Amino acid sequence: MLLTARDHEFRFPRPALLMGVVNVTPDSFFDGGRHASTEAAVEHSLRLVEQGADILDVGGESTRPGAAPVPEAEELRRVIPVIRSLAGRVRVPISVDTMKPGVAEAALEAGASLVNDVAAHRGDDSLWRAVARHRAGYVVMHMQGEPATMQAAPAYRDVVGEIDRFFLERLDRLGACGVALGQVILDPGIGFGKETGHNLELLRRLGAFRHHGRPLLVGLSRKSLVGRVTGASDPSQRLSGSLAGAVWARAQGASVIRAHDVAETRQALAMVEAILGSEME
Ligand code: PT1
Repeated sequence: MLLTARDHEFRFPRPALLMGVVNVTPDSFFDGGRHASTEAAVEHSLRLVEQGADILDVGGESTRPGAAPVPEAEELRRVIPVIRSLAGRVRVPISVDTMKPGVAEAALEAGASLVNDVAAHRGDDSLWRAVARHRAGYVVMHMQGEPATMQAAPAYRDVVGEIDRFFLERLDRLGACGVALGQVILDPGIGFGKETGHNLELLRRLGAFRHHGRPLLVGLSRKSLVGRVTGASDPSQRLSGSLAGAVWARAQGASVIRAHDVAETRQALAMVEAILGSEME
């Protein structure tokens, strides 16, 4: 299995890719405001690369439950200078965490190699056509509803089946827009319009999504799921639970782990990789 993102190529099975979170936001749930300036975000990114990040995921709009939408001009102002600066300084691929076609396109122009689209595209096809044109990587993430209201009353008859069909539908439409299968990563969207039971079932049955033959991404770092399970109401107290979740996800076949705590997650994943050997993808 191959993943291509512009001039980057990853061949699986291989150790899981660690995607480090770079929030250029004042209001992210864990580190909001800590890296809100371009300089702070770039410094933080360079530290994540030193700690072993394989991908940097730069975002300018919080998608935590209840987060308010950010106007496009403001999102551009936050992320584009960071991406432009990083593109000249790091060898790892840069991902842009955005739902907006205009931001995705500007980020690709500025040197990003992947688009991490938590809305998995709901408007016209312009975002997908930009991904196709740049041969960029693309994360299809599942979300029920939208961040402002997604946790109001999430409901599924069969959470794994519904998300599996969602992946098939998006893969089909992506192909029609010229995005090759080899560019796509699938993500069940932990915490995006899901109750605790839904999130736990998705993690328990993650292997059910492997038949698509695409890398699976899991992001649960410091999310409220970890708080619910462990009783840690403050995100700053959720590191150990987040590491346990990352280890589980990797062992069930996740190929990309999205995390805030790169050094710690790198060490936890090193144990799983050693135990698995190179048998898994
Ligand atoms: C994710 C992800 C993301 N998560 C991808 N991109 C966030 N591909 C942002 C909570 O319940 O999992 N995959 N980009 C962060 N979003 C959330 C969601 C943050 C839920 C917090 C919660 O606490």
